[in-house]
Amino acid sequence: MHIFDDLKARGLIFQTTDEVALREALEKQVVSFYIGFDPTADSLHLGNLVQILTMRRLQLAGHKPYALVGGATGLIGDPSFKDDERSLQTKETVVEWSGKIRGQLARFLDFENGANKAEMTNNYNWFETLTFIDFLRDVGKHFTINYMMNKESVKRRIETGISYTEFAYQIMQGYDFYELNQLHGVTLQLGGSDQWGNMTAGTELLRRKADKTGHVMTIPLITDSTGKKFGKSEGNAIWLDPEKTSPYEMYQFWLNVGDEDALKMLKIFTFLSLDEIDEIGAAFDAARHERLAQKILAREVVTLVHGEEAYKQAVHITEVLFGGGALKELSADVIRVGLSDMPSVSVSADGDKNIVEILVSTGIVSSKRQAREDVANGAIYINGERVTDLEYSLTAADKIDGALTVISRGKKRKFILTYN
Ligand code: 545
Repeated sequence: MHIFDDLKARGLIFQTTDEVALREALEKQVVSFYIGFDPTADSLHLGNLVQILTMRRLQLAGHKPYALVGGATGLIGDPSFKDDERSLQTKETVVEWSGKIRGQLARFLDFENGANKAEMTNNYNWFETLTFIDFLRDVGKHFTINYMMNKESVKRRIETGISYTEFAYQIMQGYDFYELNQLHGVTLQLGGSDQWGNMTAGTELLRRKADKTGHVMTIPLITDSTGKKFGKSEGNAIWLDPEKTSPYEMYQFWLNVGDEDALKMLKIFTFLSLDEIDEIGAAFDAARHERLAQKILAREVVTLVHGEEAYKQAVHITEVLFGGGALKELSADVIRVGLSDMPSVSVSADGDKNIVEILVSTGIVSSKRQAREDVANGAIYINGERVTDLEYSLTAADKIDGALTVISRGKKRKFILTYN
């Protein structure tokens, strides 16, 4: 299947400047293309992953990717779809974050092999030496105020206010496209649909300054079946940095994708062919409770982002936490994250720790009689191991990393005991 049709069938094309011409270019020649990432945080997240994977799809189809880190634009601040002026980060911070983002991008593209190997670039390289006078004379002169004010990113800020700094952002991004075209023959820019205005500022400049036609293709911002922005868990972004979102958490995020969204996300976030996804869809529909689509999604994406080992580890943690295993082999941190949905009760670090007493005083069980019965019946587990002795007392040995103990009643109901 042709790359353009594949992207379309996966739901990855939102808008293009000239679909027919772009399709033809992608069919007939190696197209050099780019996407920019501003260092506005110390990590990329799932929203950015969509774009990175789309770059990879185009590279796999033979086209040449340029991943641009916005070392200069990150110092200015993109007003697109932001209601308020951004606060400026220090230059040191922007340099540090640029390095981190560069490192993350490197994982997803092939920077080694073939004429279409990926290249990394940073717009600080050209903005560093471009003087204000030259910028105004050679770039600013090609944009009218009317044109710039017509951009969605500016229009929505007219009432609330926009600084001259952020107002100028679009022509910086426009200049990048021009510069990459001059330096490397880049003719296509990709980005999320929020980037349309900034990207077309680039094709505008290319036309005016070099009399050349550039292409722009936007990728939809991914939403779930309820129309909500996809890629967040309880309001928090799912980061690609494993220190910020552990592979286990990311794995759980994918396992919990709704049935209505699972197949759509397989198309967007995995490299399984559309035929394979259709087959998965048929099996999935025949037995939805088995969550086949979610399991494959979780396997594919976690392996892609964090590697095979991290994926296996995430599966293992899940089995230990929910399949009944010795919890002691996990760390307190992993348990806290893994069982964050379960109630947590705090008990005094000293004092009586008899199992029956604890069950009642923490409210896990409502009466002493019930507690005794549960223990005797084998329904109570300490750190995943069954306790049937009514005289059992919790000791330091039951504190995982000296910090917590997991008490379960039956297989499903778990309580985290912490010590104060
Ligand atoms: C800068 C200079 C260029 C071309 C593009 C840019 C960046 C662009 C922008 N893009 C967003 C971004 O997010 C921060 C990522 C790091 C934490 O702001 N002006 O940098 C996002 N982008 C990917 C997609 C996006 C966009 O990186 O385009 O739509 C998100 O999905 O918001 O010459």
